[in-house]
Amino acid sequence: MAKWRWLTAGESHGPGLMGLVEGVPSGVSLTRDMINSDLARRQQGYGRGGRMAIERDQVEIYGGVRHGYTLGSPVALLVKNRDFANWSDTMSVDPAPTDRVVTRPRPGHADLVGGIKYGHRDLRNVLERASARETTMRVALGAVARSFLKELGITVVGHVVSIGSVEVTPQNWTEADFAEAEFSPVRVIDKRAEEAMMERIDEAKEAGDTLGGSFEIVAFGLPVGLGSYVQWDRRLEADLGRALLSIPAMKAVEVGTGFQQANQSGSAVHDAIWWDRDAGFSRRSNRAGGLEGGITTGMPLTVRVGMKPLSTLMSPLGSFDIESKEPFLAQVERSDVTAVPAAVTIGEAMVLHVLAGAILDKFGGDSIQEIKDRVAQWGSEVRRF
Ligand code: EPS
Repeated sequence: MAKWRWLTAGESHGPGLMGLVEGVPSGVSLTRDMINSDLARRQQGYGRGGRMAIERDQVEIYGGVRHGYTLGSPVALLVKNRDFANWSDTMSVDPAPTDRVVTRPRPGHADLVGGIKYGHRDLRNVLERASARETTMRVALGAVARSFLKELGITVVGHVVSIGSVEVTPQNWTEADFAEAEFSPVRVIDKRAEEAMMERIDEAKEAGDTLGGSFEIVAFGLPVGLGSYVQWDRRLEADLGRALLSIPAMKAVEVGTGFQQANQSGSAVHDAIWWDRDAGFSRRSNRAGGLEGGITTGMPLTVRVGMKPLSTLMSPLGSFDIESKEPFLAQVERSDVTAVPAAVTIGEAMVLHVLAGAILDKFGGDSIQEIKDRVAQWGSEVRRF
């Protein structure tokens, strides 16, 4: 049976990033523009640094698409790194003496543990792949999932909830509200928070510091019944947690009002069940975030993700050189102040991948029409339950 399987490859300052996804049904509309539009969203955001002025991420499609539609064969993508022009000797694949060797591990990065684990004495061999540059390809492949799910009426959107200590007052946003975030430099729906967030980013930049934050991803239009309670590795929350925590710098994932629920009594937390003849079963509230027993309820799926401040600081933190064993103060020339607005797009991509997989697990199918028919048939069964 078709499975959603995908991989990425490539280094931050190497020639480019490659990605491959299998399980994409035939007949899904897919163009370079669709993918480039998500790539552009990922590059935006107030608080990004010098690298984003260099890159203009554009995808090249190497397989799986013909005349604007997927073929059912693996979809293969390439995004070139423009910055490679400045690193072509250092990052050359050909045998050559190593230059720009990194022996000073930066606190909070993969540098030290990655070097120990893989036996690299040049920590560049670690940081090049551990870099969040890799998320470019996750987003490009996520755009393929987005187009597939859109055919089934499923949309995945996101917005920033907080940057540093500046937080948006949470509300029950509708799908249409999320369009507002597209016009915001900090990707917020609630414009009242926008200015305070940008001021906070300016202050952090001035102080040579970085900022974390949190964001919310919501999926609308999901059928009831994705995921399962019958085995630990089939609960959809678990897949979402794994996928979202795999994004560099993510430290926490909350489903629905998860953390708040820990302090409340059951009567204040659980969502009452409702039934009417036309729509069948639904919930009157959605504190569960669209999941009960590891299965989608048909309500919007809602997850919130906590991102730590970026580890690359302009102001120094203590570390030790791995060769001389001398202490030094870690300093860099270039970093983002915050990447929370960009992380929303990456979070959307990861949720899209999980949901594309969950759809194939439940419905299978090789062409988009076959899957559409199965989802529609299931929908009428659910309404009759
Ligand atoms: C990153 C460091 C910065 C970021 C980069 C992630 O890059 P550089 O080391 O080239 O200055 O800009 O993010 C991207 C390149 C991107 O496309 O998002 C890091 O260390 O993770």
